[in-house]
Amino acid sequence: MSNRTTVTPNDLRAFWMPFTANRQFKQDPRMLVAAKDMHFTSSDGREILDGTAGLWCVNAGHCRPKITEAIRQQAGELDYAPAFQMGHPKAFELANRLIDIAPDHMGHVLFTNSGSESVDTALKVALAYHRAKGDGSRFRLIGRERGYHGVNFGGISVGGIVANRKMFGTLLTGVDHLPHTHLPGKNTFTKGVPEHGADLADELTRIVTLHDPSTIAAVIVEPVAGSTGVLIPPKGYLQKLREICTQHGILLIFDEVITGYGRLGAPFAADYFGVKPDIMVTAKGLTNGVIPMGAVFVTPEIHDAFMNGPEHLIEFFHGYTYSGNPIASAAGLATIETYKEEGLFERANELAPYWEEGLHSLKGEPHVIDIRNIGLVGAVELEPIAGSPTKRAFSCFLRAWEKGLLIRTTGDIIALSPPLIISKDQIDQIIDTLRTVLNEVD
Ligand code: PXG
Ligand code: PLP
Repeated sequence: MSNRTTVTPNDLRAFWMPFTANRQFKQDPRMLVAAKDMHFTSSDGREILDGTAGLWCVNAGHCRPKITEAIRQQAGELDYAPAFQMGHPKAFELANRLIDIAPDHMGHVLFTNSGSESVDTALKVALAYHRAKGDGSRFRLIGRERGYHGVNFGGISVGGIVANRKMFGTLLTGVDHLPHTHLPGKNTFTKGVPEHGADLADELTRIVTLHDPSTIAAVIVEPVAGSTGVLIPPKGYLQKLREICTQHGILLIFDEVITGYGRLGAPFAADYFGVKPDIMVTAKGLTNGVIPMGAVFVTPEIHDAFMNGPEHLIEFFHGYTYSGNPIASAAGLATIETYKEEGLFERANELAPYWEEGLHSLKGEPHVIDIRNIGLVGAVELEPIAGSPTKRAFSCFLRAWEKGLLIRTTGDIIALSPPLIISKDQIDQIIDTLRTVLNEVD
């Protein structure tokens, strides 16, 4: 066996980093070496305030003792159990706890290892559900422009972020897209849910009519579009989508990978908006980002449609080696307990008005053309530099990092989503640092 690992220096070439400007990063790396609660520690020993909960996932803050201990204990007790035709108690326990906190009409959970896998699982459940009911002509899937549903083939097919799609050929066939709901000019600088744009949901009627309703299996949307730069649904929009889907026997899938587990100050966006999807896609905050895991929630009606035929036969030909992995399940249970014990979803709801005021105080600072917020999510949209889109926001990201604040940028939009344990002082620190940065960048 080669002993190359003992002689290869720790250079940065081998790791082809995800969604990263690899060459820029490797010339001037930004390395995190530790984390606790609201802060990272950088490799040069600085404390970095986490304005993004990692990548929208560390909702309870970093290195929380209960979660760390649960993982440690589980790793020493039962490290792995085969996921197919075998079980272990913690996966069932976690599924039950998740159903406890989910909207009342949800009945069952399928486990995955990421948001992307959860999306593909949900799309496959939707297609197979109609087949199981003898309605196999429903093969079309409807997504939305600017939607992000992960990076697997199903997710990029229904997704609407051009850069994530254009390199990869024909994708899934039988997919159409709703228009996005961003209406600059009409909804600029809205606090919370914007007034204008519910009529964009009527586009679903147009698309459904074009293809004939009997061919449509499901509509998938993010209740609040995160990755594309925080697009908040216009008042009444999600309700309209629900009505149109119900009218035509189409399943409505909410992709709650970002909005789930308290981000909006409610357990799920379905709760926040009072809209009942048929399927809910989640990941990220399910395990506080600590161990990869996703969960797809379905109604009893969907589940029960599969539970027929001889009992020795597999009902749904789908699953992953690590579905309901014991260590991930233990992390999920400890995460849900932490959210409950510390009342973090309620805390997010209580902090939301303070967060909103802080963010909107940035109106009038240089380059700012829009500010959007909901729950503990925020976006500050910047005027792009003519001829160099994304450069201004990326400069803000680099400056904020130098000043000890982690933010996220997408295009020329700064996206913020701090852990739900954030204090008012730390909200002030985020806003003050951003104000300084906006006044410094070109
Ligand atoms: N659906 C939604 C709505 C998401 O936000 C995924 C699916 C995919 O999850 P995985 O676990 O496969 O990454 C996501 C993930 C960003 C950013 O830049 C957003 C995500 C991931 C990483 C970065 O805003 N969202
Ligand atoms: N590729 C091969 C060759 C495999 O054997 C498997 C699983 O057994 C997979 C891919 C899928 O891996 P996972 O179940 O971790 O998604």
